[in-house]
Amino acid sequence: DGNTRMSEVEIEKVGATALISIDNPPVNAAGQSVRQGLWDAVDAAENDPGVDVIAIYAKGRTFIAGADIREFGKPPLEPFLPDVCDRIERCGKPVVAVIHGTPLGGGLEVALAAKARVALEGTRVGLPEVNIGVIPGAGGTQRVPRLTGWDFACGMITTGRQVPAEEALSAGLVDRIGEGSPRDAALAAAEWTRDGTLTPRDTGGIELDPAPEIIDAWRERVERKHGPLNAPRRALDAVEKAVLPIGEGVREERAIFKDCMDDPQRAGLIHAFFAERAVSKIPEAGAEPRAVASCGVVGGGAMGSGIATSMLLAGFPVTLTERDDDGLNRARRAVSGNLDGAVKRGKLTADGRAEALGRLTLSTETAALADADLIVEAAFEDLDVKRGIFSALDSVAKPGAVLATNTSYLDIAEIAGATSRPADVLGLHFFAPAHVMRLLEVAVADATAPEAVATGFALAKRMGKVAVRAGAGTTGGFIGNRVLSHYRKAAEYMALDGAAPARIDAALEDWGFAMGPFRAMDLSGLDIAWANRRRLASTRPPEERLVGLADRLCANGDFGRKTGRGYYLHGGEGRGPNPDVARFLEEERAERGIAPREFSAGEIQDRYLAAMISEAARVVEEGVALRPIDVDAVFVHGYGFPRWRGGPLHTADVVGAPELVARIERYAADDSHYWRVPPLLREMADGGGGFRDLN
Ligand code: 3H9
Repeated sequence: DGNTRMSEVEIEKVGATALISIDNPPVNAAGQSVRQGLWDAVDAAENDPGVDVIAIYAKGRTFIAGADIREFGKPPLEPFLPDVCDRIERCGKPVVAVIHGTPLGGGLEVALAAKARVALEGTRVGLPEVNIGVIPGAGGTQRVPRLTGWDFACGMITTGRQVPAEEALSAGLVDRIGEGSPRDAALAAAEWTRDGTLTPRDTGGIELDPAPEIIDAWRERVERKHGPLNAPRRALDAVEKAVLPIGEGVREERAIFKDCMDDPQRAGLIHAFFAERAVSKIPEAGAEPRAVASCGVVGGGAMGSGIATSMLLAGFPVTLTERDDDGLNRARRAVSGNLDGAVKRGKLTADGRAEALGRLTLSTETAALADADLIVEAAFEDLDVKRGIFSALDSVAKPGAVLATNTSYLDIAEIAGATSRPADVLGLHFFAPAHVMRLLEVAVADATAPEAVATGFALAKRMGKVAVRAGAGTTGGFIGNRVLSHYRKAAEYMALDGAAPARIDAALEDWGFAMGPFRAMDLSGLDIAWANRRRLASTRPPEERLVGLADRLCANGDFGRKTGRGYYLHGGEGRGPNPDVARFLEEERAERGIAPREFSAGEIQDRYLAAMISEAARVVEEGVALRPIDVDAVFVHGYGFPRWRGGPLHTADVVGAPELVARIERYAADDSHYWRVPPLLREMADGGGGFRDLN
């Protein structure tokens, strides 16, 4: 409405300077009222005979961080951002932009339409549109190459990376670095415009020589790096138009932007964007996290070393304990190897690596953990072992220390029961490799204190991870592994019924999964699941269909990559499918009288997803996950689910509940124990609506 509209953009006159300020917390997104406000303010300042220079800046933590993503997918509202930018560029008086924080996307585009730009120190500019499935749609693809040249522009726009102020200055995106508050810098910028320190010019008026060879080189890179993603490719189609007069180029850009808007990848990527933020909205959000100045880790295997690495990278001093010196030596090698990897990936400098290693203390004494504020146990996955460790921690840890277990299946309450302080105990379930994977499941037992939960989330934030709250359900596996153990069976059933594991993997990788299930099992090792199966054999319902393939491989000593053989061969004998697999499957089919049949890639994908969605729905139904969007975040960040498809339950909404129910009922004709329609999905199919309504 009219009242709120003007208050988001204000004009203040200081002498002959019109200061236009934007105030739309939290990130000054350019929603309809900001766009209208900018338009009106530029009009007013241009028409005011007492004004000779116009300076735009923003209040709060950042200059405009982009278009308002919440408006995407709804009917667009005038004035459109490209028109606002055009209005700024055509203003008869010099308009300068003072930027701070993260002027991203449409925010940077507004600044590029000004006649000059001043960035405060610490500013990071960028065009991250490709990350949410669109391209810059307000002149970014046309004005950036005019200022920086083709190569820099292609890199910035296809990767969406943030460019620090100094680099933006040398690349020509900004003209000067300013100081003080955004308002002070805006006043200074107006003075510089008058005294000639800043030279106003029309970005749109700059002419570029075509350089198709540079664009083609980027096309190849994009094809290699971003495979199925459409937006980076489409962004180059737009950049190429920067040889046209600005008005025509912006029109071409707008058409491509609209195509991207209608692409389902856009909806999936924006869902993933909001999922990352939604997961921190937990019942414990109001609780005060406990202060964590130092961390401890029990166990220096691959998992414990990865967790310790992650803590070191977040800046904590870390004490790691192991049973003996051999264990400690292995842990030290693993952590320094991990840090080497971080240096190679450009996440850490050589000095940073040395400094991080300097913060690592190794000990064989549990007492060394007495000062740690938060301790993660990452020992062998066995209840008695873990209870023993927690009882020992109970006697040395300081009061109020958060005691976490990295268990993937065990009951948190039973582990906590070994201590006198179950309120301080929770699950922090990391994903291998722990210093790389972004997911952290925070598993909460009934007795866990809200402050301990809040501390887990605060730790994740410092480590740059996406924390998802999991209620400690009784069936085990929290969110991710619970769903995984279910849909993995669907893959095994298809293998038994006629689809070769390598073919199943290929079909799922084509769909977008980072890795098919058999390749993934080879990577993580078949032995642990084998031990689990034997442990749980007596609890298995008699109606459950069994696939003996994995047992046969394990009985053969083939545990996957670690032994060189699993579903595939790894090294020595070559790299294709393990020939034993086909033989084992034939033997098993013969024993059980199964006639193998054909599976199309589409059927493989449909069955796998229906299985995943079914169990995911149950996890939501039972309250193990707070919302469907939490499950989606788990799969995108921990299980190689393609980000551009949003997650399993976003996919469920795309496919539609009625269709999913029909599929599951069809599959149930063969196996009614495994294929059951979750009541929640049935309700959606009958009553309309989808998982989106529960987010
Ligand atoms: C674009 O510009 C298209 C144009 O080229 C063409 C148009 C025609 N809209 O991340 P945070 C919310 S595409 C709406 O926790 P931080 C966010 O959901 C856009 N809301 O803070 C959260 O809400 P809540 C290009 C947005 O400090 C709150 O703000 N721009 C938007 O860690 C705080 O966010 C981008 O893609 C938005 N654009 O990080 C930038 N952005 O509190 C996307 C944020 O209710 N944004 N919110 O959960 C970011 O990368 C980060 O949010 C940013 C701040 C770096 C800005």
